[in-house]
Amino acid sequence: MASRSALIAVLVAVSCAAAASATTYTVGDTKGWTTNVDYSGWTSGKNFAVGDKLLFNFASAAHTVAEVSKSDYESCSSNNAISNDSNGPATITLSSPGTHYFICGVPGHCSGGMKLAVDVGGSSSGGSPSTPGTSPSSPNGAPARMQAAPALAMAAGVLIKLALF
Ligand SMILES: [Cu+2]
Repeated sequence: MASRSALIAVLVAVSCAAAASATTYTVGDTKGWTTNVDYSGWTSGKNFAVGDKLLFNFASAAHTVAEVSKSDYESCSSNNAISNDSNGPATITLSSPGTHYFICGVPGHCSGGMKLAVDVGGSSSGGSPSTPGTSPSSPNGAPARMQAAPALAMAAGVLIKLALF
């Protein structure tokens, strides 16, 4: 039965996609990556995980986004940047746990507040010992994400049974 195996293939693909789901966050939401935005306020309440992406929305000539060390974040130096994007919009994947620091390299912008620190938790399995400075934010995001996969697998199982009869 071609239709049955096609259905099963679709269900398997959907389950896999759900398990590997990553969130893309638009930094600053509708304000984007610019001056006069409270980015520490923007991060509060969000649970960033490894694999999630940050979308920095900015016009290429107006701003840059550099990932820097903690000390360079504090001193607003992009001279030793880990990465540096001057073409916007720029998407950066949070590929490792810990705190990631981003600043704008245009003179005066970082010191004016155009800087972003993001606490990234471990992978969605969630067991990694995290940094001492863990965020006291809401516990709502991660557990919901972890429960999604088994529920989907169960639903897929039921549908496969239905398809077989
Ligand atoms: Cu800027």
